Amino acid sequence: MTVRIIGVPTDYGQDRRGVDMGPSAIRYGGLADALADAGVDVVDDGDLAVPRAEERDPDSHPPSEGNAKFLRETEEVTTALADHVADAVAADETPLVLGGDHSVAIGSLAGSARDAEIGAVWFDAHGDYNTPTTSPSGNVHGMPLAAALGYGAWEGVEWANAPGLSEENVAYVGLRALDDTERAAIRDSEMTAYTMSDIDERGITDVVEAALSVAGAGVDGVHVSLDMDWLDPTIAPGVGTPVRGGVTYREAHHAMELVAGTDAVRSMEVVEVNPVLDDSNETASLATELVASAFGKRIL
Ligand code: EXY
Ligand code: MN
Ligand code: MN
Ligand code: MN
Repeated sequence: MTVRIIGVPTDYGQDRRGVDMGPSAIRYGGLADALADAGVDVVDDGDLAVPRAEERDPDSHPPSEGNAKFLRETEEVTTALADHVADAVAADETPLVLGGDHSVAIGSLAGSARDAEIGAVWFDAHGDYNTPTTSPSGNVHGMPLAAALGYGAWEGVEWANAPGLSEENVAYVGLRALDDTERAAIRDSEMTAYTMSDIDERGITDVVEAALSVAGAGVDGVHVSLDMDWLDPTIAPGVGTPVRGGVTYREAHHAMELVAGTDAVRSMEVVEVNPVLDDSNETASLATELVASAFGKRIL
């Protein structure tokens, strides 16, 4: 297997500075060695060009598009990312996208689902299912799944919609922080949502196996989206929107080992690592370890 690394140093999808240094922090945290341990071949494309938020007007889009900030920049970057991801998949490689904030997922999903039916497993504390008209913050990192699925105000936004992704093949793992409108929208959708309570009751193995089977049913491959705020902030402090009560180190590793066991991974991203908020780059290092487990690293 060849993994193609694509860095996407965005920070305009949320309010905290520093997450744009995520790709550097993850590489510095040992990504190349971790992937070597997993036994995969690696090509590193470097980072995509990303506009600096300070030099752009967050509201430079028509008011009809709601309150989403930096929508023009999001379109510019995710469109380029989608091409890179689609090219990698077409070359039989597995793209590994390094965020940046979670808005980059719009590009990962659009590229991975360009010429195929795909599913997605969303490891996240959050639902990321807001729209420009329901978002409390206007931050696009809280919207990428809705964007990809063309939900609500995202309907017909062609650059953001992922053609081959449908709700029935999306599974959340580890939810614990939803906005009220977002919760209702997820309930009304065909997506499958496993919360932290489900993990408490059923255990990580059962939940992740169920999520992988939902995502993989009848599709060509699965996109794995790993938001580092999925983990408990005591082990992953370097994230912009931490939420208490996340998964443990062992649960996270086991989940990624189950991901590797399916052989269905078509594309993956790891996002929201913010070294400015981190403790000695530990969140970035943990991200590299989890990626290695997802690509097949074993202890013995
Ligand atoms: N639901 C909140 C919002 O939309 O503003 C918070 C979203 C945080 C999203 C993080 C990255 O996963
Ligand atoms: Mn606006
Ligand atoms: Mn997220
Ligand atoms: Mn999150």
